[in-house]
Amino acid sequence: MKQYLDMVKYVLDNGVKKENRTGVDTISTFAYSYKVDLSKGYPLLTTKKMYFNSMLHELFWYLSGEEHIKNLRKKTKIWDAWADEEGRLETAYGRFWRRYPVPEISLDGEVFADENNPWVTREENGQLVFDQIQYIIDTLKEMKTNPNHKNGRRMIVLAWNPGNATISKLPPCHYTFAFNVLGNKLNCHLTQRSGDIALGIPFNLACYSLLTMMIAKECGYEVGEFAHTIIDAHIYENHIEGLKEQLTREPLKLAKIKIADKPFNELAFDDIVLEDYESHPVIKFEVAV
Ligand code: THF
Repeated sequence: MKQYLDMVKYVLDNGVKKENRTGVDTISTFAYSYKVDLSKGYPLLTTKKMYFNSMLHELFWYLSGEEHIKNLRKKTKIWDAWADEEGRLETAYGRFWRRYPVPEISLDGEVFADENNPWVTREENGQLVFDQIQYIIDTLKEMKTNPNHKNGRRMIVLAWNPGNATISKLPPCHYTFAFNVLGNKLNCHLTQRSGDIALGIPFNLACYSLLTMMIAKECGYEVGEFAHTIIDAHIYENHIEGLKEQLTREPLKLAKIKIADKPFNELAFDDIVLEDYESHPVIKFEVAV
């Protein structure tokens, strides 16, 4: 994928050296953006072998709403470093995607949780939570019959929570995304506060592109574009050599994704099939914790 290689080259050429909490320095740039047309194929990088299965487990973990990695860590180790021994992880994205804590009453003093709000439920501990993914799906379906629907430009999912961010070991990196409809095409824009270009970004790109494809299918849209803005877009110094090697490689034809004919909320790991994926060999990058 040319867009990814362009970003790597840009950060290698323009990155400013910066120290950070992990102890491995980065070269960083500010607010890098790119977009890809999902109708041209599934943007899983071909210039190195991608661990698609790890990414797919990660996506279904997000969608599960779990605030721990007890199940995820049996499938992939990619989140182990940030969880405690019991598997608790304050950063659990899905907890916010599907169970975002909301107040009892709105800022205007109206009761928030009532029968008119199907996305709010009360958890065992009394906390009210909001299912942001279901809200997006329901809104997108409603927009099919009413394109002027008032929520047409309000399809936002937020993983950032100030009450969590100050105490979490690792507050969400990709902390908000928005959907947008043009014609019959579904677009998605992801905003990321911090992006590890060698390791995380290829996963995030693959993950949100797939999520967009799944939601488009569920709601009857064609796939449009995936756009990504990375506020601190950086390369760890020990990744520079591997990325330079990657830049010498010619991108191959993009893979395809097959999604089983099932309702979105019933989709599971085996329902997503990666087809025609060919890649250059693995490049090993060490993850900074
Ligand atoms: N911290 C840092 N420094 N970089 C990140 O990319 C990152 N994440 C998540 C949280 N903190 C981060 C964790 N996501 C891999 C991939 C994604 C991760 C963490 C690690 C990884 O090691 N990938 C390897 C091997 C994958 C495998 O063995 O399955 C790879 O080659 O892709 C970004 O959200």
